[in-house]
Amino acid sequence: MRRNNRVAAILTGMASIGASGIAHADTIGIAKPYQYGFQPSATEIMEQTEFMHNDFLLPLTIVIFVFVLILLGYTMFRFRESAHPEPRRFTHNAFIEVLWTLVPTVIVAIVAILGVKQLQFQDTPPSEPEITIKAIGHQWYWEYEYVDDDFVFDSLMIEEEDLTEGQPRLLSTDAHIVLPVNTIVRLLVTASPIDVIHAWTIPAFGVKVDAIPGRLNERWFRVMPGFEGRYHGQCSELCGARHSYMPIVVDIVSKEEYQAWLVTAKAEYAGLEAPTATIAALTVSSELSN
Ligand SMILES: [Cu+2]
Repeated sequence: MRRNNRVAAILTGMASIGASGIAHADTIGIAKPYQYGFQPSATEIMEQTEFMHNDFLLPLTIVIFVFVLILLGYTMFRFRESAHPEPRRFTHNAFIEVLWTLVPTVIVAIVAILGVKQLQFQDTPPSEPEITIKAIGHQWYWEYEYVDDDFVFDSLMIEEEDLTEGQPRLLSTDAHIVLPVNTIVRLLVTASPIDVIHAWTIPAFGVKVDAIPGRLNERWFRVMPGFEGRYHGQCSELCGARHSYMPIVVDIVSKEEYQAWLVTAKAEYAGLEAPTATIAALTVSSELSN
């Protein structure tokens, strides 16, 4: 089905020019200079989003645009004043009126059905998630909790002067989220109650969810096999002076590497006390969810 859609997209013109044609090995999880289109999709959610945009909405928009443009040009030329000095004065045509009501209605209905189906997919994991992590937004950094393994850590941006070779500016953090490939992850997102709204985003995952004080939002994602690597994102809700300095980094590794990381992470973070703001946030969100 996907291939047919690709063909349709190419036929309609420019639609397929985008991230889909780029080999993902070197571009995984980060925007490239002069890139346009999406980053390579690492999850089924982003694949569907990319299909919806590149293979459905964009060709549809182009077809409608070209149709209206040609119709407008034809009308302007055909009914110009010099050719018709005495205009005719009819006003109704039942057939055309039914047509221009029905066709857009059908188009909008198809867009709505596909759109709602996709939203539903983003909200409903295909089976019970194996790992639950919680992202808590603060002005201006992220805190992460591995709910099943009972540890928390903060993730702060590395300042420009402290960057080392290969670390992208404004996109690197001191601690990364580490998650296994091909595993359904439940992502809970909130912000501490004394904070403002943030948004947790990884473009390649197709996940963007608001972090709202006193509220617990939930999404899921599963990184597809072969898409191990480092993924970058940024807070996507204007949250104050250092809004652009609270990036998100997720490392997707094999299941074995994840288990090994868990052991070291537990040892490293287990002794750390959750900050008071976080404890309050957890209390508020669990009260809300009860
Ligand atoms: Cu923010």
